[in-house]
Amino acid sequence: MKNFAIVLLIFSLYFHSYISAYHIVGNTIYDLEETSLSGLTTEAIDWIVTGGLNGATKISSCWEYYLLGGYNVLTNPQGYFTRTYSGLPAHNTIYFSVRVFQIDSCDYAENDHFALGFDTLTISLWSIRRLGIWPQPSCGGSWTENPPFMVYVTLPHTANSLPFHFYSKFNQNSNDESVGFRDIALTTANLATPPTNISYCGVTTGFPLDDNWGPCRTDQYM
Ligand SMILES: [Ca+2]
Ligand SMILES: [Ca+2]
Repeated sequence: MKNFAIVLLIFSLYFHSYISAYHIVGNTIYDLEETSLSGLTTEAIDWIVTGGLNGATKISSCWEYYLLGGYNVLTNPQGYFTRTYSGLPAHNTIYFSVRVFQIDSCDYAENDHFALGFDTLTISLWSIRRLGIWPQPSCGGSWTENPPFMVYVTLPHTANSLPFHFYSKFNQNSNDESVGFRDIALTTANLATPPTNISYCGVTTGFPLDDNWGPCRTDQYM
């Protein structure tokens, strides 16, 4: 009986850690939103790494956040993170947002950028034009950084699961140039007139990014 109780305890601890990998409020999934290292580490369990890690962890820190990826985490070139959100309620539209961190000396001339993947669709974002006037070194190596920014996506979608990919598209090591992310929110909706194409745009949290960063001006929202 004692052994059974121990097995039950282990199972419940495992199950608890599994279900706490993200949380759901209404029709919204919140993922990678924990602010502590231990909390984010638990949330990162379900994220699969392709391309390898430089060290033992998927997590780094930047601008006083812990994040998935970032400085010296992925083995470049072209490592990426994947997870699948399953069990989604019936819907025809997904609103998706993620906070992105650009770190160190990304090279516009080398087409350094990051990309998001939804199902089999990949959207490339922000070929990063380094102008030499970035505000300050805030994480990673001595190269300077722009502040983290949000990316917002509206996606026509009906399946009950969504494979998601976050790609870093860099040609040099991730201790030289990298990208990380956190604070994913995924909301399912049923619209009378659902979108027919994916749309996306980024907004900053106070610092105007160079317009060359993306297809949307900083004062544009979706
Ligand atoms: Ca590069
Ligand atoms: Ca830096």
